[in-house]
Amino acid sequence: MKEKIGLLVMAYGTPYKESDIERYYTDIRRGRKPSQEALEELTERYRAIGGISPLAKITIEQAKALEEDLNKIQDKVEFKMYIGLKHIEPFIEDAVDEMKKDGITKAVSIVLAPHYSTFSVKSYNERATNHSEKIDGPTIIHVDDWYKEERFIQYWVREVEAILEPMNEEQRVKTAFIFSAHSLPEKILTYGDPYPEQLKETAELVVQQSDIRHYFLGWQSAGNTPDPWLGPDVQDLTRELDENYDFETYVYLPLGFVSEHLEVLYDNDIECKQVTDEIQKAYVRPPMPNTDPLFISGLSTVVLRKLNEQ
Ligand code: FEC
Repeated sequence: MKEKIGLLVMAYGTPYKESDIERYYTDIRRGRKPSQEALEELTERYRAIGGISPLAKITIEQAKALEEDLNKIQDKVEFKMYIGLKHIEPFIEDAVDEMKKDGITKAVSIVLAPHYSTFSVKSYNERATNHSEKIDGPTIIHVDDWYKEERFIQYWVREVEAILEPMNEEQRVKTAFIFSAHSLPEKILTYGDPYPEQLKETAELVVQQSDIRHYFLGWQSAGNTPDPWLGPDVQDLTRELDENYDFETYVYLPLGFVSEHLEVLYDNDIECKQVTDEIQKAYVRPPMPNTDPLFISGLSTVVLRKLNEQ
């Protein structure tokens, strides 16, 4: 019989229905309830994208597609997938409990976010390991980052080329590509966090393989706290570029994310589009990777490589 390996797929999580928003937001705020005003503001953002986010459904589809692909491309081991979320059930700890219950002794984990940061991937991994140690659960091998994975880059190159394909030379020269990831508090820089450098590297790899003429790095979706966050914010950046250059089209590539969800559907498609509408320039945002086979196959490569390293 083939050895059964746990495939722990970790992701951010999203409210399943409107009445979940308060407890979800409280969890993001590490147990502090949001004010009524902040709660209403977040609820309005979800309503603006259709009531709830498609993230819950996409995360399940991504995890299933990854499990299926991994079991198709090799036959040495059998992967059994478990979803563990950061801010709503099934929590990371629930997934580890399930693996233990199913008799899994070894697992590989991957976070559905390409770049490593102490705020994001490190905390997912620590929660999984700490809980597993507490319950004498499986040994979990973590994929820390996968921002340079060839097929992940190829996914974005393909999307960029599809945007450029119908453009003539002049239109290409007048198109600005804005690469972004979720902003984080600027204090991460004091711990030498690799997050900003990794975003830069991903962007550079996409640029090297495509006919992008002008590109810029920005940050998006910063939290509403008094401490400074990584900038420039993508909306401010767009305005600043418009003041200084003659671009006709702004293409947003939120490559710190892998799904269509609130931060993309609202922060890019509504907020950034408001800016491009104001300055009367074209707004473009290609589809997110979701379950695209090229992207999923990139994730499979990363998981297998990690397992084979052991
Ligand atoms: O579609 C959805 O419903 C959920 C989308 C969602 C994703 C996501 C990814 C990341 N976040 C990261 C960092 C922070 C930090 C704070 C923070 C706050 C929020 C709030 C919502 C939210 N995030 Fe998120 N994030 C998503 C949703 N995030 C809602 C609360 C309201 C707001 O501030 O907008 C600030 C927390 C604090 O108050 O201290 C920091 C990072 C990622 C990308 C990596 C990952 O997926 O883990 C980093 C998706």
